[in-house]
Amino acid sequence: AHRRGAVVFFTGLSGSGKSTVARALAAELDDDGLRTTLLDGDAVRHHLSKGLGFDRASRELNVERIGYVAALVAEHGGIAVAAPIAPFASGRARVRELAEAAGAHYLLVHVSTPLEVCEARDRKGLYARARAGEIPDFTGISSPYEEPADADVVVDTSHVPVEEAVRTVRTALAARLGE
Ligand code: GGZ
Repeated sequence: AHRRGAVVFFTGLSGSGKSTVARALAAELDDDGLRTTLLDGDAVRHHLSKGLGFDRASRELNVERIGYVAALVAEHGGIAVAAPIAPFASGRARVRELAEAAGAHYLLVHVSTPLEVCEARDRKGLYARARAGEIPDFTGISSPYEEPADADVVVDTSHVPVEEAVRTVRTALAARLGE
């Protein structure tokens, strides 16, 4: 049997830094010679989930699709790294199931940067627009974010630099892969 693959699944608010950490992690794993697939949030919404909105059902569908593809990657020994908001515990549980059914390791990484910090950063101006009522169902403002109770790793980018967050996740993943 070949080496077990892994699904490294990030969850967190818009602007929490999850994409930045996920991207840096994927690049480092790739440099280490691990077969790594980054399911980039923008690319997923552009291809796999083109046309989907942000109501609850659409988000659940988006997250399930990501989980399905990530599990396929991991089933063949690869490491899938994904970083959607994934605000609902039910959707995240589904991803865990898909990963485990594929015989893969699963690591849930909660990027727990507080809403206040994400909103103060407001890199894309989305929080201001959401507060103004211009974006319906905006996570943290007009749509819920269910804090995970089952995270394997928690990193807060308002307290640690990106490189340190990446190192924390890598260490946890290495421990998991060594099991
Ligand atoms: C949350 C939204 C919304 C709403 C557009 N709520 O910071 P970003 O811009 O680049 O990342 C956010 C991204 C979230 O998409 P996901 O596929 O990760 O969400 S989910 O897992 O819930 O399906 C944000 C942008 O899309 N965006 N409208 N209403 N984020």
